[in-house]
Amino acid sequence: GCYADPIKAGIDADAVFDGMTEHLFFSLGKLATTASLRDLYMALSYAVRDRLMTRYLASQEAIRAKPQKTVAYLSAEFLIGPQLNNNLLNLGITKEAEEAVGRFGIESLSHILEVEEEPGLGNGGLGRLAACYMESLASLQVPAIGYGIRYEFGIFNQLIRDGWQVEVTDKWLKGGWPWELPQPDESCFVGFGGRTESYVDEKGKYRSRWIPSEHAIGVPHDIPILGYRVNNCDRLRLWRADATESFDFYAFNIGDYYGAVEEKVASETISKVLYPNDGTDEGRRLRLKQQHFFVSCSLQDMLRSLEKRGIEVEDFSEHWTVQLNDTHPAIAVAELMRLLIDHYHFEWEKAWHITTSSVAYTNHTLLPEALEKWDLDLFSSLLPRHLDLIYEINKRFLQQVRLRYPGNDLILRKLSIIDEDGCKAVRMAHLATIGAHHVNGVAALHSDLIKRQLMPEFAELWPEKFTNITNGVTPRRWVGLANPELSSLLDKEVGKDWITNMELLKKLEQKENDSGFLELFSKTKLSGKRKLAGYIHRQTGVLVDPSSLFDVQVKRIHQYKRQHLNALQVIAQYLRIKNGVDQDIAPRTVIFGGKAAPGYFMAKLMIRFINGIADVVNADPDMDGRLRVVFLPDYNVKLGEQVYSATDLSEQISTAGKEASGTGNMKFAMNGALTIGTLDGANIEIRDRVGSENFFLFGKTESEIVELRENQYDPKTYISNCKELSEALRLVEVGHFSNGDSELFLPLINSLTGSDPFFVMADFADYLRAQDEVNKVWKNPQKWNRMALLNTARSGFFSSDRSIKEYCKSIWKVKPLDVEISC
Ligand code: 26V
Repeated sequence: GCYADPIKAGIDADAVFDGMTEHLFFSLGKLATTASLRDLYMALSYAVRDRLMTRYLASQEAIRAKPQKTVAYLSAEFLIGPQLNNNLLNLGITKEAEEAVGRFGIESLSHILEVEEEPGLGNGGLGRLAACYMESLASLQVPAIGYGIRYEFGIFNQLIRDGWQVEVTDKWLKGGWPWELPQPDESCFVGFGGRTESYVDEKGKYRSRWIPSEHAIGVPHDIPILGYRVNNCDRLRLWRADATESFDFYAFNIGDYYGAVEEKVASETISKVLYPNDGTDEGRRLRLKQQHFFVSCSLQDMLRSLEKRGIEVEDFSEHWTVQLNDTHPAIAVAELMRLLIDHYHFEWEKAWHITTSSVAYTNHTLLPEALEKWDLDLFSSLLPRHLDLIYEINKRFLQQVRLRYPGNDLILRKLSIIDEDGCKAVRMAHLATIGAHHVNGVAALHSDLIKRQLMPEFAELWPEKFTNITNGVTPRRWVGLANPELSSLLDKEVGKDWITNMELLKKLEQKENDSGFLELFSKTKLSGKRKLAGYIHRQTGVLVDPSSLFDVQVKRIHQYKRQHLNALQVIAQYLRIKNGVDQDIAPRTVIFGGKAAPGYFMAKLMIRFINGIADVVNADPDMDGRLRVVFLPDYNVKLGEQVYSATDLSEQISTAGKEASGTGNMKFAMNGALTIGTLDGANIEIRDRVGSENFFLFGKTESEIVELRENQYDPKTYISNCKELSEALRLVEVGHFSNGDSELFLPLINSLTGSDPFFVMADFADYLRAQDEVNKVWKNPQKWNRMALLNTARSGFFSSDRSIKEYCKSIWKVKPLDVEISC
């Protein structure tokens, strides 16, 4: 498993330069003298990709030679971000690449890196988590495959026009994307629709089979995922849907050529576009089709790999551990049963044993509107055989429940996979929970609420099944790449190993009173802020002062995340300055970024609201040197890398109990931002680790929120008790932030003053108090910097390496595998 040609394998600057030259000429058809920046990006990427191949093939060979359990991480989303810089870092050839591009007359590698388009194959936290986990799996030398969908169009690009969000299709493949390897000879066949029938097999046994009415082909596109400074290179296998030619021959024969082409187009639509999570009913059928498509391809792929290696299908669970990233791939429970029973002719009990010893499920949300349900009509028309199997799974499960709770029909209704209240539907979280050996939440509070609120009956039935694995993020991308200046300071101070062993950052605690070191630490921050200020100016035309407090909230726009709470607080600060109340208020730059789901009206109005405030604040000379408000368009992974290193204050202000974990909160803390936040998701654990004295806490707790809801919560009492709040709302109502238009923000105001479903009014006063505390500390830079340093020093727990080690030990039971290369 070795390719020794130094042009393709060598990793010194000469070899990288030669590799680029060769690719410019032979792969791109360009001369070095006329190559554009994009050509050089492509040439360097191809040269780097060549250098991954030895490791990629050696990793596959290692598992063939020494079979052991492999993780199959099933996820409808993988938000992997730019690849070039990450691969350079993990290979350890950043310097060499810098020198090689220098010989083409490029003065900084960053110019090449800027060209890269990121594949936006995810909505936000869930997809990015899957990407961090793939990187940690490879870095920890764990054999793993990520399975997902190769959407032709990822999450939309966001433009801001007249303060509103405008969505533009994301054509990430348009210039050719160099990181994927299509593998058409490993394609899989998937059926949809049709009917089930019974038949008698050659041994006289009654069996069922599915006669689908439609088919599609899944063509794997593989992306190598290299671990940090190891030879292990795992694989992300994304399926693209293709049409099946052979099934259309009848149409061709009768001359309906265009009818046949139409069917072809329909099959290819399956992997056309990523759906934004907006809770609208749009494209529901296609969404279920996408899920079954990628799950079926992936399970077939796993079974085929056993057969290829001469391993018995019976031993499936010793060779594969299948993790469901939310319920999007939950159809896997039924599909694996179908494949085992209908194709491999296993008995039910045997098939069920194999399935439940292989599958585990991660829950990522408690929001009722986000829990997947499929109407029975839709489900049976698309997956009739799966519905039969789900009924059988349910029947056997409920029989077990009856024995445990005799005569208790209420508990049967609550536990059943089929929701019988209103329109009958398949509850995917129930299917996943019944079919899985473990169910985990993504932060301590969230995992606790799964047991107490979401599925109390399941938790009572199977207490050992439910567990917590707090999310993590990869320090390679989120510190190493995102913050090179902090990284080199850390290298010098604690040694280079911190990037794979974040607990080493604890050593920084010794420096908490070393003003010289604190000065160096804060200089890395200032440098990040200068770069971001330049970007903000180029993108929005707004000039911001890098010495002001950079206060940042970047995440999807959602009412539960409460960007409007932050916006109202900005209005209160604006009023204080206007009224001359607080003349030595700390100068602040308040930065927002995030996409709203296209069908989510209130979220889009929140963006318009922020931009309305920004227009007024930034145009007012009284605000000069005191307050700036910026909405950064098109927040994505690439922009995130610029933002985390440039932030002083991290806004994590969701309604307690609503944010399952959050992962941005971790990226900020590692990079030495202080958090202002509620006791929600992983904020709680961040505060526990960094110390309550290094965290700005505010807001009602989860149990206080429950209590308010149960006792006829009335936002108006909070409004009348807080003068600054009522005045801020009043200013919005009279159209101060909408050029006198008093209607524009009315839906927002009515929601807040009416039912206020996310308790913005209840938390406002305490939030303002915490912001005052922020201002006070900011005026003492030594203190601020010490708190920031302690955040970095104590954030090691939030490395995805720690999360993955926990999954490996307590859920997957998998071990690392050394990969050797002979050159
Ligand atoms: C789905 C939907 C669908 C319908 C309407 C609105 C809505 C809102 C949110 C969602 C989220 C689905 C699951 C998800 O993305 N959860 C996120 O997972 C992250 C990784 O575990 C975690 O950090 C975030 O807190 C959690 O929201």
